Amino acid sequence: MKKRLLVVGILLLAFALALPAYAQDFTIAMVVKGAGNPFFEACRRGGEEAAAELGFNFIFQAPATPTSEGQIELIDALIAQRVDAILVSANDPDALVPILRRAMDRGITVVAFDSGVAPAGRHMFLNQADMELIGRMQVQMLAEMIDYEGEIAILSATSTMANQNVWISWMLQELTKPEYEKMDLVGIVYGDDLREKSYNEALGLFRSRPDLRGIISPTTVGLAATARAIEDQGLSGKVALTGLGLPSEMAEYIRNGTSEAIALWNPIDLGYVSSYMAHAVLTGAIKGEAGEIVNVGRMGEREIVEADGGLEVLLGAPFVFDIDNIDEWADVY
Ligand code: RAM
Repeated sequence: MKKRLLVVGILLLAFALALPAYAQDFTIAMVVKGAGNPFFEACRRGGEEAAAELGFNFIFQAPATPTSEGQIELIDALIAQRVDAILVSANDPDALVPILRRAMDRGITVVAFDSGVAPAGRHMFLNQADMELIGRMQVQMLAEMIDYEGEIAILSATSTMANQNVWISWMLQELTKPEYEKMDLVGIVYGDDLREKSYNEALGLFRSRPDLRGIISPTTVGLAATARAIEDQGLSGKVALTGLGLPSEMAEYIRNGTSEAIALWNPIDLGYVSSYMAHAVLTGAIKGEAGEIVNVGRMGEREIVEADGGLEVLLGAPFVFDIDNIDEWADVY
């Protein structure tokens, strides 16, 4: 009898010890636009930081090139693997909806971040910063650099990426204001978030538009490639440059004056907060409904709000980097 009690006791203890470990054994996968992009490497660091704090398994995956086909394949495999949540920065807001719906139907939590998916294909979206502000501020920054006069162009990522397209639509709105009367948008080109293609698109702009005064590149890949192209062609001082860039990639160009100022938010925080959002749904801390407050670790708390027909959380405000603060940030991300 004593022996049986002992066995039962041991079993109960083993069960109790195993329970928290089992309950916390979530796997959260991050699927980004494409491999070899330092912006997403920073998002990955944020995801890993959250995983270390919260004790979930973290998987990072990127298609070889930024295509939705590549992302669909990866997501398909993650569904088969039965991950608990998928964090995704989409290469196309609509093309990923069917596969993400399938993921949600299987009980997988889907949080889009950085570049959104249509609301039908996700539970929530982590918005990096006010889209209108990001779009408008890039035009304002370039206008200051070229004294509100001359030909300008936009060098974007791919023509299907939601984040760049929304920012560009706000740039176009901003450009209708009377103060930009003497600025002429002569082209929008796409470097597809690939270094060489972006570089070549920049060269193409210099060739076809010899009077070009400025370029906005709302992509970290495009911006760094364009800066290199401007420098290689000896056009610093003639063609002004701004956009969204990583301080680590742009520091040398800010120091040598190829670009006076750029903007961005913190991509580490983006990976960190999206991971916290998904984890909060998995633990049941939130249901993922409008009006709920989600705890996002060292970033504090955020409210889930309704926006554009879906639910979203706002990370914060973008930062501007220039010669006065670039040294502080060049080693951070
Ligand atoms: C590139 C990607 C990413 C975007 C940044 C600004 O790294 O296109 O989605 O947010 O630029």
